[in-house]
Amino acid sequence: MEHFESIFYGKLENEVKIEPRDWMPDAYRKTLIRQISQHAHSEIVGMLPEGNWITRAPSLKRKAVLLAKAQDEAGHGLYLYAAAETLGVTRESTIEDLHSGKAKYSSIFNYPTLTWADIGAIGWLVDGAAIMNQVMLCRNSYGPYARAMVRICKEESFHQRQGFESLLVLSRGSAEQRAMCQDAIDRWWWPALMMFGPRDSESTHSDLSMKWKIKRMSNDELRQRFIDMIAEQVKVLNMTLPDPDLKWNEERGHYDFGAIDWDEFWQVVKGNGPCNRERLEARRKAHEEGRWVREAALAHANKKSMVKASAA
Ligand code: BYC
Repeated sequence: MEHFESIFYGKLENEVKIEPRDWMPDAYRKTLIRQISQHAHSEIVGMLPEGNWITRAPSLKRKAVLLAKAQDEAGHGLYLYAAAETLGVTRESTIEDLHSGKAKYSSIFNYPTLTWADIGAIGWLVDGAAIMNQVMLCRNSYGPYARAMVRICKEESFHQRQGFESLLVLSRGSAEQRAMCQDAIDRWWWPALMMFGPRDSESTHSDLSMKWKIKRMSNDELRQRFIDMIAEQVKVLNMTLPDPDLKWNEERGHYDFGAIDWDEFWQVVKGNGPCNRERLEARRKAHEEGRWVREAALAHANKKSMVKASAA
């Protein structure tokens, strides 16, 4: 083993973070750029389904909470784009890959938000799934990514609680509100399970990502933990999960669950989900409309550095 390589693996072994200027295998760098940028895109695209309800939130309090949540997500996107930049890619090229359809983002954000209860279901189930995955990412081996995840997880935890509380209010409301709550849970449950990625046997990156301590738990392990947690929490809401096969298995010490529709998952990942086209169009339009702001900020920065240079 080369000298640099043995330093790299020694750090992994001893849980010492890999930092931007350290030597790292090319494939490690490539995997991190892929995962961190996909994650950043998910945060930014993830604002769109919720944005649909900001103007229609049912009260001032709910509107303020939803606005704060969407702003947190913009912030998460920015920390993550910055973490990706430490690996040698520019933010412009990363965003260009999103807009051209080359880069992926989480499948979950290609589903529509049809009622107000969807906002609660996103907080409880989508942010809940996100935290389950992201808590392990706080311990990932790449310093800038791990540190960004610590703050993101704190904010995600508030997002999940507000979602659950919002559904709790609906679940104690009128018959229509209860029906709306159950309908949102029914529609978001299976897509939320798909967020964890394909089964371990189909996961192309897991082996290397586990070896490099980018991932600390497998897709299936995290999905099972999430199901075990939600199967208990749903009882507090007095609602049900849309899976007739969901049943506690005493021997395994886990809930058994029904088959996930992997065809649907791959269709959504390939761009054929209910809202894929709409999401990308919204992102491209927002980027185009913000062009003058980027240009003005750049012109201002150039002017300031010229003034500074001439004063010197
Ligand atoms: N959707 O080998 P695998 C949020 C792709 S945002 C689409 O297991 P890996 C929030 C995968 O990319 C939450 N594609 O991959 C924001 C790979 O394709 P490529 C986002 C998926 O990377 C706003 C192929 O399938 N969280 O919290 O080892 C509002 C094979 O998969 C998906 C993150 O991004 C999917 N669901 O494991 C509310 C966390 N799953 O790249 C909430 C960071 C898999 O070879 N990411 N694919 O073309 C990760 O932890 C990992 O990337 C994953 C997948 C566990 C997601």
